[in-house]
Amino acid sequence: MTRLTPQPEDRFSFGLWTVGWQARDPFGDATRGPLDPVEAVHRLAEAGAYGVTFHDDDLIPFESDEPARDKAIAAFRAALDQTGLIVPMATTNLFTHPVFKDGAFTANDRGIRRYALRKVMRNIDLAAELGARTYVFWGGREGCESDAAKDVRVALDRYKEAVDTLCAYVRDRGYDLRFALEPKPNEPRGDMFLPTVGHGLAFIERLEHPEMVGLNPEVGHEQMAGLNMVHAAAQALWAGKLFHIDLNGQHGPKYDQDLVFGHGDLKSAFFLVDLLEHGGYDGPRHFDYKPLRTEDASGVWASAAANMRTYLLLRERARAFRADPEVREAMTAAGVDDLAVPTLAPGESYADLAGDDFDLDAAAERGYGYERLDQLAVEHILGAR
Ligand code: DIG
Ligand code: MN
Ligand code: MN
Repeated sequence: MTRLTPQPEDRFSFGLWTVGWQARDPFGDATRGPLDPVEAVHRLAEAGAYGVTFHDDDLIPFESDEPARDKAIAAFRAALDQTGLIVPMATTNLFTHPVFKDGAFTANDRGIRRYALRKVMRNIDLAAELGARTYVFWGGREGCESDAAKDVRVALDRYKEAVDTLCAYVRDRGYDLRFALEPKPNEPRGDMFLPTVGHGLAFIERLEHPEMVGLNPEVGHEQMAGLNMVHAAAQALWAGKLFHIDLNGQHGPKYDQDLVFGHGDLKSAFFLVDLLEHGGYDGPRHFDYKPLRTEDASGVWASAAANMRTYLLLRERARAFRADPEVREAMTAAGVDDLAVPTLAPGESYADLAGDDFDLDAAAERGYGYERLDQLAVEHILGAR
């Protein structure tokens, strides 16, 4: 029987900014009031989440004085203690205040770049104090609208300098913390630096300590770029760089919808859950989504539950798909397992390729049966098998 009640062992986590989103958008005011982080912690725990994540400003109002800061942190800690929720990840808001309108790590203004580093370092201390193991950098304002505004090579120098500096800070403090870059192609900037998983992987290899830096791919961000999120997550896993993941929904290349997980491309969500559950990812299943602007508080909490319920349903469907003898047989017919056989036998080199007995016409004639295999997947997703 499918368990659809989320349990802490499912490792579901939510950002404070998700259920707390007041639904302001470029065309309208907030439709919901603010949500106290303490209430969010209690409600998320009741819903079956195991973790809560935050930007510094989600928890401590921007530029709070020390007493207000201490009070907010103490209340948050108390709620964590009362509920047993943990903080797997934290991040910094380097995008809301107007000071960041030209970026943070890649702002042309050097004083802003130095201020951004101070803001991140302060929240890294709090993240470490609260036991977070992953620290995310989403470069929301790192980009430009005109290619006259920044030489991308120089912007990447500054981005590298910032990440290297923060890695040094974490090492010097002895924090058990890894960084995860979150790619996004555009919005709010016209074109953003590190727009996709591919760009992020290439960037990481140029850092002083690449081993400290991985990725936090978001479903909707890769799909905004017209890319396949399952492939993006798989390549991050293949590179040992899937440190965290932002799950949500998106209907292809358009504005960032941040829908409930599975409410966008459901088939892609099925294969993503299949990958996460069978591909060796042992991190949080983190939802970074926005409850629709149309919703009241009850709708917000229905959306939080929907993320987890959809994930659990897809996990069950993926298990059934993998256990289905017809799927096994269709995969064998398609040669899916043959791909795992090295092209060169042990001890062989390119010199041994010449002697192959290869029937070109027969190989060209072969059918792979992918239509049947894909239909079997669709029928599992539809609960028809
Ligand atoms: C948006 O997709 C970004 C910000 O919400 C945050 O910095 C990051 C954390 O997952 N995702
Ligand atoms: Mn998004
Ligand atoms: Mn995100």
